[in-house]
Amino acid sequence: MHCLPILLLSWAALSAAFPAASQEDLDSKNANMAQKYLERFYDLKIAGRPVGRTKNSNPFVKKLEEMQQFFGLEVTGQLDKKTVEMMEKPRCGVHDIGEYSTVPKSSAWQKNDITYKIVNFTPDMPQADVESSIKRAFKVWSDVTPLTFTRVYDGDCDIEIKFVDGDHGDNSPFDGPNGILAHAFQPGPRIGGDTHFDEAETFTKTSQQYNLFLVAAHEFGHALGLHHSTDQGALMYPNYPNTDPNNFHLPQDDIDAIQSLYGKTSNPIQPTGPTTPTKCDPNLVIDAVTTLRGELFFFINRFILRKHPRGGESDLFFIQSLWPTLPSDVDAAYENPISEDILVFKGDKYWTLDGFEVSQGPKSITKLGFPKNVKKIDAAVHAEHLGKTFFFVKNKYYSYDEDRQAMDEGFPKFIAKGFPGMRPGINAAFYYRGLLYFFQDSVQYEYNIDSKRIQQVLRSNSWMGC
Ligand SMILES: [Ca+2]
Ligand SMILES: [Ca+2]
Ligand SMILES: [Ca+2]
Ligand SMILES: [Zn+2]
Ligand SMILES: [Zn+2]
Repeated sequence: MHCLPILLLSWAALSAAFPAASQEDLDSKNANMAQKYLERFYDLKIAGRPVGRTKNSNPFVKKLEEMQQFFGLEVTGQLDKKTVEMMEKPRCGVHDIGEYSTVPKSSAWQKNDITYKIVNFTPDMPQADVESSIKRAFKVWSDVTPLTFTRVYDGDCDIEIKFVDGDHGDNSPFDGPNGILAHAFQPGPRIGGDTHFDEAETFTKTSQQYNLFLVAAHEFGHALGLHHSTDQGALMYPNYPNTDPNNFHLPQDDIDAIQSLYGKTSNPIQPTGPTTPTKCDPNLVIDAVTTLRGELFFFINRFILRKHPRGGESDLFFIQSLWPTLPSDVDAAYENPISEDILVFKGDKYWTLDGFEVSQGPKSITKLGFPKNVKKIDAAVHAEHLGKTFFFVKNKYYSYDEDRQAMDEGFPKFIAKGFPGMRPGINAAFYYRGLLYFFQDSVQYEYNIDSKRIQQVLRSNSWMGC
């Protein structure tokens, strides 16, 4: 207790002695960071020339625009906040190839049977976990092509795998913790195909950063001849994927890319993979939707589309990049505006979110008063002016009283009774300005709960500004 005033005093003294970094310092720090980024990943060459950041003829601005285009950012040619944030994300050390790039086309191995060697191990994980992560990362690619991968212990091989630190003799030094996680070389003799991991990172076999399987699977894509993809959900997107490593399915974008080099598998059933949602897709199927402090959060398989209801751009995130312990493919979600909690449901479990923290869960939905035979909730919504939360399960619904924290008596009831006009099987629902919005297949219904009528039928992506 006694030290508190002293701490406060010294903090005040410190902050007077070291004022916060000025905007100018911050701008020049960002400009330096951006220049390095563009030199490394976009082949920016500024031989001894000062870096200006406004003129159009400026190579920096041209490369910056190329980078913004690649990542689907607004192409401003300015180092705006979103661009700086994108550049600060952990990523692969291989360059990005933009639309106007002169880098030659993909090379590929001229054979299907590839050998690899694990030259050394990281102390971060047990050896067996490194071996299984590497093996599983190769399997991602052999599952969708005629390729096979065989581990060798000595002699020549195609893909040499190493954990190395800093400068390691290939003109592409690593950069300490975060930033660049790994890199790999295109197919070819000698260093071709070789894959290096930055030992300065902590590698894991869990969802904690950085999962070795996810990083390795991406790098092996390069070792097989793939370039980076602009598809945010693709494994070959340059940034570290905040996706559940235990539930990984190779996205369709990557399947198409690798099959264009090596062909399909001989398996009679060709594998398919998940595609990344695009906000203007007329067939967009929404798993769940909730408001969160004035914004709308649409859950769509592994992703969240985040949008302000009254305008602005929508942003796409991996669910796990916002809430690392939430699952993908959730069933329902709603916001309780009194407690400001968000409840997210999957199967017979739910999680409680306090803003961008997962504060509780998973818990059993029986804790909310659901009978044991309810295994899955289709949709949930809190109707603020009634103080009730409605849960939709197949052709019935439950009413939960948030004040009493208990289910209301006499439920479940038929949806057709409480919400005339609505059919069973609701995908998602949210409440906005006194009205309910129901999503069913690729259609959205604006529902007036007081007059018990559908007021409007809308496209499911009507909030996305398409
Ligand atoms: Ca690094
Ligand atoms: Ca390490
Ligand atoms: Ca749902
Ligand atoms: Zn890469
Ligand atoms: Zn290297």
